[in-house]
Amino acid sequence: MTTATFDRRRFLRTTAFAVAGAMCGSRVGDALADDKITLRLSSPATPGDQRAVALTSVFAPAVRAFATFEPHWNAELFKQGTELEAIARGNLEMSITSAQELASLYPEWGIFTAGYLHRDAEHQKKVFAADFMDPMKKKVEDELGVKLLTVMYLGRRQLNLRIEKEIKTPDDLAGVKLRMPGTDAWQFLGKALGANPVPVAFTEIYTALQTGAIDGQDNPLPSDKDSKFYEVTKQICLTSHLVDLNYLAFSKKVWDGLAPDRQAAVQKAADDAAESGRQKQLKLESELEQFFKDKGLKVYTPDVDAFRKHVQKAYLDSDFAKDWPQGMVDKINAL
Ligand code: KDO
Repeated sequence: MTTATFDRRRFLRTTAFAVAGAMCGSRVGDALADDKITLRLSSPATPGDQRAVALTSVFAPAVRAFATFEPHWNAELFKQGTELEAIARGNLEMSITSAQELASLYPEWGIFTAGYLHRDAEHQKKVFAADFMDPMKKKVEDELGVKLLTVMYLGRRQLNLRIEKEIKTPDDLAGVKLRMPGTDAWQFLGKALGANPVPVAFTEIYTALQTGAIDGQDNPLPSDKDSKFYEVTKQICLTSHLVDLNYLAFSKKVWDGLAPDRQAAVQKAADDAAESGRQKQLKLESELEQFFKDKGLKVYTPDVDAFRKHVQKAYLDSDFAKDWPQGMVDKINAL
């Protein structure tokens, strides 16, 4: 089981050189002059995931006049968690990033990784559009060379376990080996839920469940269906502990090389794709409980209040909260 370990200082130091290096010639620079640019995207998402479907069916056609969208799903081009570095070095143009990945570089983004903070898909849009996000987005553009085009709805993360034990409160998760993605922010969420978090890449979850290397994982219902996790698990416990999101990341260098009308076209294509995926994901979420029950899984709601209290206390008592911009939790709750 592999996950990307991270040396933030080494990365930011080498990135500065890489961003500069990318300035003096990439396959994009050469192409700008007289033909289409190529937008390579790498993501661990599967081709059937609603974010992937939206990018291939809405984003790609909308930019086809001047860009070829070249997706690489199932982390086939870059390992989960290494895509931002690849964009900064000029080896990739797009990715589906997360607050957890950004928080590994800029701890202030950790606020968006906290459980039970975002209320729903519309709240995510309001927060992303809020002016208090501007300086955070600008820092990622200036220092990392990554533009965050739009927010994508991934869904309500639920516990999906291969063990039979009923989980009602965080205490019931004590000692449960719960797979979480490999960044510190994700590992902390696993601990805050009461479990024993184990870092495993998304593309390796199925095998880890099958072999018993882990007792469970957390993802939104559409991902559990799409990746067939129901084949190797016995229950879904509806904690809704994180209303999860991603950001569509785009190379700032490529963006700056586009004429204003093409920048506007890319921005609209990204927002339209995000909205299309969001509505489809919400519809799936509302329909899938019965699907899993029909597959023989137990699907039930635990004491969500107990989980919310336990998780929120864990964050507020943690070092993570020290990096959160002053007063931003209140601003987010007020939206
Ligand atoms: C996961 O690894 O569980 C996760 O859901 C984390 C998300 O931030 C995102 O990376 C997602 O995987 C991938 O896009 C695969 O769906």
